[in-house]
Amino acid sequence: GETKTPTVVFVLGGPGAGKGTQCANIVRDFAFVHLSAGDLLRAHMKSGSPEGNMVAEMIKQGQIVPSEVTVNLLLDAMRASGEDRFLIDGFPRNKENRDAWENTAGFDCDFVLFFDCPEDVMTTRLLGRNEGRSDDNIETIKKRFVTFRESSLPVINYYEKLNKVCTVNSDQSPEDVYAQTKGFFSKFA
Ligand code: UP5
Ligand code: MG
Repeated sequence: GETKTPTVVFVLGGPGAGKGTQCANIVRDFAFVHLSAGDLLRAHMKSGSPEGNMVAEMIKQGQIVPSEVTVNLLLDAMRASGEDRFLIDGFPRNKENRDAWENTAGFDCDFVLFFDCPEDVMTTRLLGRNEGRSDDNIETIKKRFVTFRESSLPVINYYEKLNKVCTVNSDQSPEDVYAQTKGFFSKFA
């Protein structure tokens, strides 16, 4: 039968900007499923398959995994959820990701939620996280920032030109960040 086109919000921002933290708040208050592309890739790398090992190496180098891998993980998770509203956290990170999404999913996001935060603040947060992530060391963090500036900011600029970006300054307490964030979801209440 007919299936409704899902609603997708892309949640973007630099490493440690607070994407995961705020997505947890949004799913508590609004009917969305949170899919972190990074979490899906980290689960995939534990498979021990050749593709998983490639993903592990790319994450350690702060590089963006080939789009096909990430898009397949996202679309599989969307299908498996049986739901139709998604926060897609940390994707798309470059133009290749964006093109692959458009060609495979066949629909665009509703809007982009962008958490804007200075690099020094993000560095302090990442070094303090202590969850054993292979990319939370100063060498990899510097590489993640370069990748973000060179590849991911252009994606945000692309959506800016389409007037699809809702920006929140995330250099504030988590509570203050959420107070602004939730305003962009009032239409889903
Ligand atoms: N914290 C959060 N908010 C705070 C606040 N307002 N004040 C003070 N502290 C705050 O937060 C990070 C830390 O800061 C936590 O300790 C938190 O308590 C604290 P978090 O909410 O986890 O931030 P987040 O933006 O989610 O940071 P994360 O490190 O997850 O961002 P990245 O974008 O770097 O990581 P992601 O998992 O998305 O990607 C990792 C890697 O996977 C990429 O580098 C890339 O290699 C690969 N990848 C792809 O290749 N393709 C993809 O599509 C996605 C990922
Ligand atoms: Mg995250």
